[in-house]
Amino acid sequence: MTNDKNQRIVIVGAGIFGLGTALTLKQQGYQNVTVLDRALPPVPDGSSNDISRVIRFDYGDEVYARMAKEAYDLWLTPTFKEAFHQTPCLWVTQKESPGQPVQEMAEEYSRKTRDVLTKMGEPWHSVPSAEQAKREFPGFTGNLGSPGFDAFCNTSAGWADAGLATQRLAARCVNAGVSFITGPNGNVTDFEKRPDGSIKAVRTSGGNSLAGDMFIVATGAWSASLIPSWNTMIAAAQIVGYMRLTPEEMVKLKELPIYFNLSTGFFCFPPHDGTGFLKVACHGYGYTQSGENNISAPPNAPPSARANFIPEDGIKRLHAGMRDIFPDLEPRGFEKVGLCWYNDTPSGDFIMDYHPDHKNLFIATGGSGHAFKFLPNIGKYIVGCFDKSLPQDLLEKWKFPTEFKNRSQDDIFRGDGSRGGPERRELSPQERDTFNTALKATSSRQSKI
Ligand SMILES: Cc1cc2nc3c(=O)[nH]c(=O)nc-3n(C[C@H](O)[C@H](O)[C@H](O)COP(=O)(O)OP(=O)(O)OC[C@H]3O[C@@H](n4cnc5c(N)ncnc54)[C@H](O)[C@@H]3O)c2cc1C
Ligand SMILES: *[C@@H]1O[C@H](CO)[C@@H](O)[C@H](O)[C@H]1NC(C)=O
Ligand SMILES: *[C@@H]1O[C@H](CO)[C@@H](O)[C@H](O)[C@H]1NC(C)=O
Ligand SMILES: *[C@@H]1O[C@H](CO)[C@@H](O)[C@H](O)[C@H]1NC(C)=O
Ligand SMILES: *[C@@H]1O[C@H](CO)[C@@H](O)[C@H](O)[C@H]1NC(C)=O
Ligand SMILES: *[C@@H]1O[C@H](CO)[C@@H](O)[C@H](O)[C@H]1NC(C)=O
Ligand SMILES: CC(=O)N[C@H]1CO[C@H](CO)[C@@H](O)[C@@H]1O
Repeated sequence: MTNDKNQRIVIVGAGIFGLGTALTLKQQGYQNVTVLDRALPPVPDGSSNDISRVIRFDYGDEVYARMAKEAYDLWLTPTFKEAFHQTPCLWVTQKESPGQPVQEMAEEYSRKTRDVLTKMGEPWHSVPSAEQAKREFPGFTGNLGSPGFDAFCNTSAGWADAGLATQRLAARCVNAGVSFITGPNGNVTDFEKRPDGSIKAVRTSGGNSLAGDMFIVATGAWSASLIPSWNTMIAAAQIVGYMRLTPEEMVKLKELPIYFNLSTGFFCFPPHDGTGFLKVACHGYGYTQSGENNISAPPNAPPSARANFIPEDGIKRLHAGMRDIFPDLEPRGFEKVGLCWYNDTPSGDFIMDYHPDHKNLFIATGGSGHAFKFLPNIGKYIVGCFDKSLPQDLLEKWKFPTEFKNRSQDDIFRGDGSRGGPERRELSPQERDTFNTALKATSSRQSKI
């Protein structure tokens, strides 16, 4: 059944998981592939859309390290390089700091990453002091958290203009013959099921219903609110800030590396030419917004942009990060901020497997804040799980975890050790009010981010 090239395949979600799957299926000769989304890709509030995403192959996990190297080599080819900017990535930690658990995890992650790079034969170099970092990258004006600064650097990294890359990927899908339904008729509300639990069709908020033979749910952070997720995923909002630079500052900071503070999760991109923004963010445990059945989910309303809102403590974290690297720019503040949603899994591994309750429902999600870099090759791995052609160890790695079904999410989600900063927490009622007001304001405004 899974190899029948004439079966009707319905994919829900047009982020990199859904689009990557659709394109690979088409390339493998599947005839009838339809992608549904709430909005036209690049979806304004989708996780696969922003001005930048880090592309790196510095991973503590060997499978992702190799996959990321394969993706990195593809980002350099003509198909992908329009949206790719090669830039070194500087991973920093603090040598002497209080033995907080988060700090120990950051050091452990950093050590494991160095080990894997060495094993892969990928050279990296150590940047043992803030002075050396500033010699290599004169753009920094701050003291870089010295004393106690420690870092390693690999020049084989960079960032992608995520919105542009996703837009191009969607265009390649259209050219390959993938059908799209977006807007209310692509906004899936539930599934029409047969008595044996298999899916017959999806229903949408537009009143439309679409029948299919196979259904692939690739709805990112919205997934747990659409399908029974057995506590295997949690939607967690991460903070992003955009600071306006002058044209002179754009030139001065052009050669900046990506700066990633492993102790706090704070990171900073080089300036973005198209918008004139310096973007900073935190790779942390994030915020939840619990809805029905206490399941966290991003807002669902028709998106025209991300809302200009993050909690106060998030603003403070972004400012603290800025002070370490650019104390001169920090007081200017952010022209715009936003929440971007991770779909976290207990181990940080993706989930690419059939749903245990529904035999023709395949799940492709669980990006856990690190999937964007795989835009060029994720489809190959998803389809390899879909038709079960991948080696058994990979099928195992990405299987739908069933062991958390009866557990509380609070003790499941600790991440892969790469996160920094405070514990995950629920947005307060006041914060949700402010968030909703900011969301309403976006519908009267169009914006790239
Ligand atoms: C702030 C932030 C920073 C990140 N940084 C990096 C990075 O530096 N490097 C990296 O590699 N990765 C990074 N990531 C992770 C990466 O962006 C994500 O893992 C990846 O984009 C997830 O893709 P997706 O297709 O699962 O989700 P999405 O792109 O969110 O796609 C899901 C789609 O499903 C649609 N949808 C949802 N519900 C429905 C429904 N009911 N009906 C129809 N459609 C629906 C949504 O509209 C959306 O378009 C970052 C993520 C965030 C949020
Ligand atoms: C896919 O299948 C549906 C239902 O059978 C049909 O209406 C549609 O024309 C098919 N699309 C393609 C591209 O073959
Ligand atoms: C990492 O961030 C924390 C909090 O802002 C700061 O105290 C520390 O000095 C930073 N480290 C580096 C190397 O920038
Ligand atoms: C609801 O979810 C929040 C956030 O994950 C959690 O802290 C809380 O314990 C949950 N409440 C219940 C009743 O499960
Ligand atoms: C999708 O449907 C839900 C449920 O009807 C609705 O609340 C939401 O606003 C819809 N979103 C879009 C983008 O149409
Ligand atoms: C979860 O609990 C139910 C009811 O107590 C039980 O039947 C089921 O086996 C449990 N499932 C798992 C995966 O532990
Ligand atoms: C600075 C540094 O160590 N760069 C290395 C990062 O990895 C690439 C890929 O193997 C090497 O070519 C670089 O020399």
